[in-house]
Amino acid sequence: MFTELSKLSFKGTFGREYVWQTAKKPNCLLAGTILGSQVLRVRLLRSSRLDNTRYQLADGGAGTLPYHSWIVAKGDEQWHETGQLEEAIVRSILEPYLQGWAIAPDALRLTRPLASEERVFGLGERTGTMNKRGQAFPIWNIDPHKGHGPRTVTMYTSIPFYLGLTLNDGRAHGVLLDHTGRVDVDMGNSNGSAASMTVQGDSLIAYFFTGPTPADVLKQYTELTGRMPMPPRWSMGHHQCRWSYLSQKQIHQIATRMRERNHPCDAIWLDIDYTDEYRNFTWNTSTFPDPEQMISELHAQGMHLVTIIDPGTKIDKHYAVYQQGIEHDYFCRFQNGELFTGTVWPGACVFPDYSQSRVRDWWGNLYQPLLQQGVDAMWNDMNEPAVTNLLVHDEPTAETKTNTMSDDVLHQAGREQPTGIDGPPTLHKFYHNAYGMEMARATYEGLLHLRPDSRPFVLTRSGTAGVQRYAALWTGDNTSQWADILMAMPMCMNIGMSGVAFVGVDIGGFWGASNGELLVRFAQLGALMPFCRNHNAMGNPDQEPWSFGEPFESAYRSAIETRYRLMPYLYTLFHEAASSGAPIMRPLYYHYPQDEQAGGVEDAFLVGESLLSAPIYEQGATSRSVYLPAGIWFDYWTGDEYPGGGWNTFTAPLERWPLFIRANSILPSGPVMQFVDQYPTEPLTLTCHMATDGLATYTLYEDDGNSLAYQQGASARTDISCRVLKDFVTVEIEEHFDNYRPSREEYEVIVHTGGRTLQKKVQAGQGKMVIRL
Ligand code: MIG
Repeated sequence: MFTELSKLSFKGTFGREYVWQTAKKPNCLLAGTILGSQVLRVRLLRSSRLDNTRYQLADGGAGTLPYHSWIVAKGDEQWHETGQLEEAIVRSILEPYLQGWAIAPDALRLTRPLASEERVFGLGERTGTMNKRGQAFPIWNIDPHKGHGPRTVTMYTSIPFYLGLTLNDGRAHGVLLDHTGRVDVDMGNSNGSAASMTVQGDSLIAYFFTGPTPADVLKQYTELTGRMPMPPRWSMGHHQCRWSYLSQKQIHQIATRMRERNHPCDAIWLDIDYTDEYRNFTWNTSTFPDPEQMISELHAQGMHLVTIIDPGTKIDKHYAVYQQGIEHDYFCRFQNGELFTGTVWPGACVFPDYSQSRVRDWWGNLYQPLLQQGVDAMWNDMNEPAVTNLLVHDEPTAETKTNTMSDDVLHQAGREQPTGIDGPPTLHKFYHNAYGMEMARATYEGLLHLRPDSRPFVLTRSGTAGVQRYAALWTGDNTSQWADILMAMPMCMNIGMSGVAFVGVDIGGFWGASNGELLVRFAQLGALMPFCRNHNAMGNPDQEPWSFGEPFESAYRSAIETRYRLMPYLYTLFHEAASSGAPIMRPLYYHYPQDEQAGGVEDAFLVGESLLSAPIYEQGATSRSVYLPAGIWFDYWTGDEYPGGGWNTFTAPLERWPLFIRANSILPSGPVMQFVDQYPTEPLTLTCHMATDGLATYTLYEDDGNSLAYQQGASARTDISCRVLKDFVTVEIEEHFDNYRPSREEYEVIVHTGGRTLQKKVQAGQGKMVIRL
């Protein structure tokens, strides 16, 4: 039923787009353009005219590029014109991307070849193996059944982007569909040598990223879809959450216990039960009589408070948020004008239409009272959106028969001002995957507006391509079981490879009962994941760090202390993600793209370029085998050296897990703190792990950790290099503190090389220092 577009003839240019048609299907066309030197776009339109209509809109609707793209952050006008290039050259660059487009009466499909050696990564939040080759699945956000696992077909966040990597030559490329409706992906499942992506509707828009390294692809992809702005430093600390801490008193107890028992912690989280019967932006005043007092006590302890907000708005004519939304027509409606209603925690609810900027502005401002009371950041949940009383899908698999807004609900993005085109609305079926992201956007923009001098921090459950611009992501309701430690790794690495660097899982597991050993191993996984939060469902035994006594409590503490020591390294990685789109938690192939063994590793990850973490994920295990890529690796705990390029078994008593440092790397670290901004990082330790004859270079990034001044350049860079010569070692430190001056007295330089440890303290602030050890 699909007809492939072939025998294309070039029709000419329209603006920056080059247009082709075929006699076979005169009522459709292909338009391609080059954006920058490594990003290309081709779109297939079911239309005989290139008039920018029918772009992800309800059938027959009008819109223009890129205005109606929720995914793309950088519009056509922001890329250089292609005018410099000769027409024939542009055409020859685009031609390879004109193959594989097909059309059916109600669907459009793009098919790309898969090379025999090609593996497929990215594709957002998915369970199962890291390499998606051979699999077929829908891109459609849902709140999956309790206990998601390897067979769950789709999750809360889906991202229609894949990275193809041919391991024999290490070359990577990427493909993004700019589509927020359902995409049926087939990565070599029905045809082993082809990847296809199918959508409904009248337009199919694909972006191609030419690489050639995985890092290049991520850079190109995030140039188009946007990057994570720097989050506040405290959000990189350890967080404690529970569904639910039920009272002000309990919050006080948890925070005080953290401090008394020396568990580093930067934030406590309030789940839905802090509200007045699940009404957003309200408090249960009998259990939380004085939120301001509670929050100021937390702040005095160096803690932050995060509160949850869901989209479902209780239908209650005495509830101000409902009243305002009705008065201004902010809630989603069906085509016939009826309000869409669905059941969530508060009972019958209506749902804000976040596709409209006026609705996002309203919602963003609703956070004001919470912020005034001192709440520091927001957590958006249930934003797929999850609706518990509706079954709207008749898919053959149980998992997709899930509850969300109906396909024929409308999103009135056409009312957008000031860019507003008075266009018709978009059907939910074409908008669905953007709903959660647009809620997070409303929250992010609201926080930024209300507190313009602080970096917003938002955590979201649902999102799609581009969500990194607004929020960090956690992977929802995992289970307190060993398999979920393993499952977290490929899932979060693929999320990172889909542009979302700030990601984590519920430490300890959400559903079910945890136990001491499992909790510790979960904490060792989470200690070096970008987002580090312990969270647990209602009705389960407690799983705070102290819940299972010794030796578990000490082992948990020590894992988190490792994170806090490495905070200068992590912070620099967050900045790298913000400036180039690089993931923080990286699959081994990211730095070893030609290494076939590394390409298959799913149970270990790199943290930046220098650390390799291999968590324990089997009950009772006190050792595991780890693949170390080529080169020399140092055991983080013992300093022992191991040659890479193979598998080895390493011991892991409860209080440790296999963790390695790449030779010829410089790792910045500081003392343990109880919260990230407790003291200045003093001394700043620079540990150089060196091979004989080795050379290492590193640039440490620092800024004030909370304001937006870094965007105007208020940051410090410290270039460090270490060189191992025949008879001595030199370390050079060059400070660039003109725009921001970190408070620092001293560097502690430690060099490990050839079985020896050399050490020296140097006074900071001298500009450029050459140290001989
Ligand atoms: O239906 O707010 O994933 O983290 O604790 C459950 C209660 C709703 C799901 C989230 C979870 C949160 C819980 N929420």
